[in-house]
Amino acid sequence: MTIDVVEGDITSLQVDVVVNAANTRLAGGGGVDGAIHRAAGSADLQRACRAIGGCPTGEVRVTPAFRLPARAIYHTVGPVWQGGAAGEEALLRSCYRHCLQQLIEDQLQSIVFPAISCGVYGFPPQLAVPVAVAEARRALRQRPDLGVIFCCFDSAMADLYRQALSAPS
Ligand code: AR6
Repeated sequence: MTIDVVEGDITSLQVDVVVNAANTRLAGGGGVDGAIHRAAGSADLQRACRAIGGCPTGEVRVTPAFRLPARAIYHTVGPVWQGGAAGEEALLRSCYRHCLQQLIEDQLQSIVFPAISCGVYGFPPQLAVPVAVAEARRALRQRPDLGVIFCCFDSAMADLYRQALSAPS
């Protein structure tokens, strides 16, 4: 089972799939979404996103990776944190689950996730990280050949992932 934690910019990683923390309109934005659009080529990626139309929270939509060193971008939409009683955890779990199912369906192997919903959308990282790790472990039990990377923008976030990964599953 391979689950790795890396610190840095998600757009620089060579993997099959880069996951984008998008919005329901797939309209581009700030944070990791903005970085992915810039690095992939904004015009191409916007055109591909517009053709898809949108993505409900908790689901995934696929575009080419264009100029990213990857085969595809999986756009998923995390929940906006509203205090925790609005189904946020289940929706976040659904993001990870749908992306990992899509990876298997597409017969690809390696995937890098940002900390979905942990920026502008306000999901507390200490609650989000165990969900991400549990879903990665679940997928790897089913398909031990997969490679899952969690890409963190800062070392505090990376530490949370390392802690969660050192705890028994
Ligand atoms: N590489 C890796 N991680 C990054 C990068 C990067 N280049 N840039 C930011 N992060 P956010 P969300 C981290 O806000 O909370 C957008 O406008 C960041 O530090 O990008 O799901 C969309 O269009 C944080 O830990 O995503 C939506 O409207 C994590 O990525 C909305 O923001 C996620 O932060 C989605 O908000």
